[in-house]
Amino acid sequence: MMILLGGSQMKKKIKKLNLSRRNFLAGTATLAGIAATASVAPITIANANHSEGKKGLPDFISWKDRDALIVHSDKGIETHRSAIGESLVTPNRNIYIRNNMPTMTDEQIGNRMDWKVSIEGVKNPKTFTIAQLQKLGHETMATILQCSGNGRGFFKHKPRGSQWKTGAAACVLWTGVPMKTVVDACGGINGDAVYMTSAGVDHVPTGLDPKKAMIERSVPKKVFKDAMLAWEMNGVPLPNAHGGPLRMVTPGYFGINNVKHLGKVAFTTQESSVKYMKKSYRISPIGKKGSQYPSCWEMPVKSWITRPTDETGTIKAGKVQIVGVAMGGTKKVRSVKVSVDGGSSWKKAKFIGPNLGKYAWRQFVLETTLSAGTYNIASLASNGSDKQPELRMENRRGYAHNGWKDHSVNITVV
Ligand SMILES: Nc1nc2c(c(=O)[nH]1)N[C@H]1C(S)=C(S)[C@@H](COP(=O)(O)O)O[C@H]1N2
Ligand SMILES: [Mo]
Repeated sequence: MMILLGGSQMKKKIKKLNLSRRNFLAGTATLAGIAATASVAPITIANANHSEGKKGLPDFISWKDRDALIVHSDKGIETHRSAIGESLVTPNRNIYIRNNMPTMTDEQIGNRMDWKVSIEGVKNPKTFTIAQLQKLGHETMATILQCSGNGRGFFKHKPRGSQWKTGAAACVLWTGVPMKTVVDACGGINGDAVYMTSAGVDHVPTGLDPKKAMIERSVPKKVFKDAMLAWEMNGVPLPNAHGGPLRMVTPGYFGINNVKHLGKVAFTTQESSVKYMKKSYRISPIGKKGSQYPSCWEMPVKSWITRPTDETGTIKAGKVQIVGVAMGGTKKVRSVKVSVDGGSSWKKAKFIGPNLGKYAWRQFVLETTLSAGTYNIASLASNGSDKQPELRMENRRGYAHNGWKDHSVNITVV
């Protein structure tokens, strides 16, 4: 295991990032970002009949709804824009898949109740089976699972990776034991810990260097307060494809930190040294890379329209319900505005459905009357302190896109 324990052997102080993510966002928005995107036309969705990615579903997710999904590869499967807002909680059969390593099989997993997770960097390190965790505590919470690269498909410099538009995201109800309860059962966190580091035990295909292939992610220690070790997803045992039988859930943090097939959680003084922590998932300017750049941690405020889109068929003139989803990131989403004229004018949308807490998204609706013509429909969410920028923040790998312009939809009303 590559985890560096929070014990006495690791006293070296962490070098603070001299560039906070916020500064980075602000910096690039004024430099490369605006210059490169000011003239970009709104996006048109080309897959009106869901014909994109005609490939079948890979075997390990043959139970999913093919019509709801766009298959980029057998490791990157996206939810159609119009298949996201069907209900507040995204049904498992519609939820996206992002695998860096292959999903573990039933044979590799064995008896689910006997699955083990070790907790380290605490006063009394312990290993728990799922059966033991289930005796420790029980909680359900809703969070957004969203890939760092969601929206990458809108970047013009064609960053490497799945060309996600809006569909590498879902609102999920997780059931499991709060990480805080687990920490308490281990006597508390070691005093010198700075990070919570989670390790997956995905079977690394032969020939790959474990240090390059292992999914191990460090997040700031404070994340443990809201985190969960989950064994159920939307009311069913956590499917293997989503990290069964046990997964780390890090509310408000990007997908990659929600480590699947969880085998170890350690409170550490240093960030993990594996490739997926040090090299990948760093938000760096185009042409630059390195671990000095911010990691994909906190998700920003974001929203998008789920209907109508040109995926949803002919739109007749008259009354139209414009529907979408909005998330606040690490804060509760406060308001959403909708524009039907490409951002020239905005109207306040209404939140609908239950409020499942600050880490869930809210559905919103704006009822309006549209006559025949073409429209560019956009949504703009705010969490009170931050609102969505108009333009994307240009960055090498196309991470963390929350610009409202690229996420708008063009529709034709007849
Ligand atoms: N063990 C493990 N955890 C992982 C991954 C993985 O490949 N292996 N992929 C990560 C990435 S990049 C994302 S976006 C989410 C995707 O979760 P999902 O496939 O359940 O939608 O899981 C994260 N956790
Ligand atoms: Mo991801």
